[in-house]
Amino acid sequence: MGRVVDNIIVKFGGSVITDKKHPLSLNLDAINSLSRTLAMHSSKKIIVHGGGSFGHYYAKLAGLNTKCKHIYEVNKVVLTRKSMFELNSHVIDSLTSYGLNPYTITPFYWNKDFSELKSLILKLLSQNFSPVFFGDVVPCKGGFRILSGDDISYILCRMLKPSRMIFCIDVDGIFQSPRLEGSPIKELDPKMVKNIIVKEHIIDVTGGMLRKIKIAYKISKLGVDVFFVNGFKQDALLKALNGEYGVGTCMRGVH
Ligand code: IP8
Repeated sequence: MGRVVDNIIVKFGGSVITDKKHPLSLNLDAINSLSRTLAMHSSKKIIVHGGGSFGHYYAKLAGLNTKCKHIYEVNKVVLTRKSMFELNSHVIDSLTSYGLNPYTITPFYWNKDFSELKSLILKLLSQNFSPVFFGDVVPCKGGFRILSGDDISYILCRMLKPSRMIFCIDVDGIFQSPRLEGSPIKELDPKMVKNIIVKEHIIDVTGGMLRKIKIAYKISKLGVDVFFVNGFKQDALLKALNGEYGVGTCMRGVH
């Protein structure tokens, strides 16, 4: 599939848009800062957001994770999804208030070869909408599983080959040690991935930072540059939107 010019996929990390230490707590200032920054940039944007203390909180109670689960509590599945729609509505409100035109697409609409999804995204982008996705609870053979926002980001990168993929996280980038000492790694060589030990949030049911780094590696193999930037810092996100290397951590696309 060909490259669509000047599309940027931005993932709002759940640890930025919510407070992961407290169940169901929103970080509205961070959501607004992300929305304001995106509105300042002229590129076409596709937004994906994580679950943070909303989706992960209920998913953990429900015993759900990225593997297909046959035994689950129906009402917790409902609450997990409900909390994600609630979080999404806050993100949508914020994006709208900064003049963007968000259009949420849930995995419900996806067919196997993603062809309809691709046409829908391209149509929305051409009409000045910003498609928005979020990690969700999806049916699988005989049960349910979590489809994380990071997995969705990979699917979208494979489909659209965007100019770059930006993960907004709660620290300045990827660090060599879990104590986050020194400066973040400026350029992450895929060979370094296995030596990185990361600090994980206990609440995370989808594999946290390590899984994110592995997904970033898969995205870089599609020829797409991947940036990890501090989602609380407007300047860092703006630089990444401009494709400036040296901000946060970058994993360059392999061509
Ligand atoms: O925060 C998880 O998405 P992620 C979504 O991108 C749910 O891993 C429902 C827990």
